[in-house]
Amino acid sequence: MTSYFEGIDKIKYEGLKSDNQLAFRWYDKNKQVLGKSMAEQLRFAVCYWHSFCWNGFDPFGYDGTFTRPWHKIADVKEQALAKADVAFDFFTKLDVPFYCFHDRDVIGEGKTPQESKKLLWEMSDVLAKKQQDTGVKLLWGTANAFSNRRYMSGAGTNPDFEVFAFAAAQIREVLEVTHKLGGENYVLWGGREGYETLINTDLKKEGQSFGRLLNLIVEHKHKIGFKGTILIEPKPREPSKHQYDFDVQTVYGFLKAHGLEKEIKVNIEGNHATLAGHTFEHEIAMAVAYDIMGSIDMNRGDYQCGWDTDQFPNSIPDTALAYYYLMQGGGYTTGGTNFDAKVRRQSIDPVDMFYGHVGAMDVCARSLLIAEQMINDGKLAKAVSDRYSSWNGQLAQDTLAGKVSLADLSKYVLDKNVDPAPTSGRQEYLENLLNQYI
Ligand code: XUL
Ligand code: CO
Repeated sequence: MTSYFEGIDKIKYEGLKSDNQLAFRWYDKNKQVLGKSMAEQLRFAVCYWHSFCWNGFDPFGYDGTFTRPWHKIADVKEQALAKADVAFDFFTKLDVPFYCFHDRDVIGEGKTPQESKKLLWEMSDVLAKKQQDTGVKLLWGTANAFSNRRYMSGAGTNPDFEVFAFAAAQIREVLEVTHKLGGENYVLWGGREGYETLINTDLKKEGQSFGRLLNLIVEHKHKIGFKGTILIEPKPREPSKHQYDFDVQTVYGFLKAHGLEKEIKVNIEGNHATLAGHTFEHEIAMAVAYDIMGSIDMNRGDYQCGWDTDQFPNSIPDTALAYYYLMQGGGYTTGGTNFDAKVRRQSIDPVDMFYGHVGAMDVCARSLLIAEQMINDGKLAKAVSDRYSSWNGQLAQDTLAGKVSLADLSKYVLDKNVDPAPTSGRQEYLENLLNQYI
């Protein structure tokens, strides 16, 4: 069988002396960083959807631009098998430890729910065999509960209970298949869990049904003994105008409202942070602060056009800060760095998929090394802790512990004639410090 990636060998680490774009200059998988190998710290994954399902279609083209041979195969099973061959060939040549999929990525939908279920379970045997043969593992699985027209008004938030039930049934299968394949996480991205206009929407009801769906999923996870982490992927808009899982802080509030803050964590995507008006590192630091940091969908958006362009990361300063806050929070447990990223629709050659991923893996590896320096040096962390040092005093500690009333604080201020002297935030100094690491 000829490979779609004929002529491309397994990508190897060649170091900084190399100018080979099909080699790693920074990603040295066995190099020790902060007590683990780079491979263990970064836990790279390739996603099925952008590289093997998308055909380069956009709303202004009649058809896709990629002409991938497996897209021409009409039979659903044959197409799925051909696609899996190419996908695992790619994972192996790129030498990534993990991959991710939606159910509909690995095999198309059947005509009935029974048929879809059968197709997915049959395909799971193929994937299990491929995982065994290659050693590539599943970082996470997810159900595509947003592409089919039945989901146009949401899945867990649909006004029609039948759609809610359909989504629940679909998620059950994908959760179980993920469990069977040893998936380390299960992701929920609520693409259509939002609304277009309030005049046809019952916000309260949608929140209730969505909260119930999440609880059903968590209950089922425990019932089947799935030890992986359930993750919600926040995104503020596109496709919905008002999306419920807006950002990390909003998701935390929702989880808390439904008693799920200890059960579900977040999968944070760079481009989604941008769309929410946040930096990537803001979202990561927020998740660490609330103890819901799960996994990362690594990509970048376009600061000019404001769409979810899902480009490969290429900014070292931005990515270094993302890893700095991730590593400060202890790094990944079950999560990983999934490239939810696609080559541009004019990058039509098979080799372009490698250029995208290899470059991005190097950006991440180099950023991890910068994060390591920042952590070992400790200057930034010390500047922050110094800034808050007045909170170490007894009265401040008692205040945080709930032992002090408003009247106590008032007495303290009035008795001592407290007159706080403002101190500099030193932003420019710290920005200069950051640049020294980069
Ligand atoms: C959409 C997105 C999804 C999720 C999985 O913007 O990021 O691909 O990662 O459904
Ligand atoms: Co994503």
